Amino acid sequence: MSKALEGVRILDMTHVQSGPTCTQILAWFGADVIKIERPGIGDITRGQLRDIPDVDSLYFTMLNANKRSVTLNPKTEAGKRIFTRLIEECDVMVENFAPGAIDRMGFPWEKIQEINPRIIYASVDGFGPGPYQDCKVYENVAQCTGGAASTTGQVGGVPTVTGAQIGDSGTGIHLVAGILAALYHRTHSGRGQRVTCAMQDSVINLCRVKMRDQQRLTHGPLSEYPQYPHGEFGDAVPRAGNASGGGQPGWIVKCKGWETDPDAYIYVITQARVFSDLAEAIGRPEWNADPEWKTADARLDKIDEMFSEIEKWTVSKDKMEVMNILNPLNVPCGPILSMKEIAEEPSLRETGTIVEVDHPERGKYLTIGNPIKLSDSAADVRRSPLLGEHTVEILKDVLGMSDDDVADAREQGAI
Ligand code: CAO
Repeated sequence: MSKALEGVRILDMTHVQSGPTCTQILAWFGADVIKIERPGIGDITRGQLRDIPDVDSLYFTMLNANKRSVTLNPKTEAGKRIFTRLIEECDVMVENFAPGAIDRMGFPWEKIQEINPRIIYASVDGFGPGPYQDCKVYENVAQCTGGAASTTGQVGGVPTVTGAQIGDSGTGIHLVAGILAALYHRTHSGRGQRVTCAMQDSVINLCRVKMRDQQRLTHGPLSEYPQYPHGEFGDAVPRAGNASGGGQPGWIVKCKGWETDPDAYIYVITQARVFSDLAEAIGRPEWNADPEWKTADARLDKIDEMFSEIEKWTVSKDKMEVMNILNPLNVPCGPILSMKEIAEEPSLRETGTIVEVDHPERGKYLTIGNPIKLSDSAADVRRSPLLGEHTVEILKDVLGMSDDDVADAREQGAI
């Protein structure tokens, strides 16, 4: 089976998480991703949060599958020549350095475009143009400035960041969409273009329902929020604990074992059209005849009471038992799965969402496979490359350099 992006070559100048997430997706789809790393050092994450001394960290290995690594310093004269040749040979260049870093290497967009008018040049920025455009940005800065932190957390509690890396990985995924659109555009325009994605903008896009609520708030209180009807609303969208972001009330309730197991909980959504079955299941059939309970509107001022009644039932069962009872009734619910449970889940291994790969230095490790499944395109996952593992191979095979040229570049500290 062929791969969707076979024949597309990526000049990957990314580091840390946001950029590598983008190029990892392109590599999963079969693009030839050539990761450029600083000689002797490489992507800083190779050495961060190491679990095994002197071995590439899981931080690095889990973000750089299916790529080839070249060490190159484009700040040296020989390095600039090699970098220029790589720009000529690649379809897409991706980077996520702090603003201006690639320009300071001597490669502003105008020059890149002059070298290869067909190249697509994609960047992750922290902020878009404006007062903060020169700031460095990491994950939680994006979550805080993109509206996620102010709208996440317990009612009355501090702003909270989420474990899902919506700033870094979320932006990388947005950047993939931009690159694929530009590649498609190139098929009829013949020209490459600049693609930029700011982390703040990506988080705002992912928080669009909260911007929806901000505008609704000007027309009255938000009836699905826990603050309704007894609490106070200010002039900005408040934190809503675990309340459902949609129009159907939902909450996390305890299950059997919660006293000792921090993940013995389940999320239950009281979708209106299956409420009567839910009421029967939890032993409150009388709700279905009671005008105070039987309609969604009537229940709105009793949401706390409703979930505490549901919890009286769930707390006597383990979370999978609750799932097995409620699912056949079409009641939307989801057990709180720990990372341990996810790592051990056989169905996720079977679909290739969780994959075990072998690494020459660390041995076997788990990584996340491509969550986007294509019916006619293979999606194998290969281990991350060692630092500079493919330098000689790429300089010779892709750029056509001779052994002497490679030795010369090495002598000058360019590779
Ligand atoms: N050879 C020689 N030098 C290299 C090199 C190579 N192969 N690759 C990178 N460098 C140099 C750059 O030229 C730059 O040097 P100068 O600043 O002197 O020009 C430097 O290494 C990298 O700079 P940086 O400012 O990007 O790195 P940092 O560790 O100080 O900051 C980060 C990291 C992430 C805050 C910053 O890159 C950033 O804001 N990026 C944009 C937003 C982003 O992607 N954030 C997500 C981070 S987590 O995914």
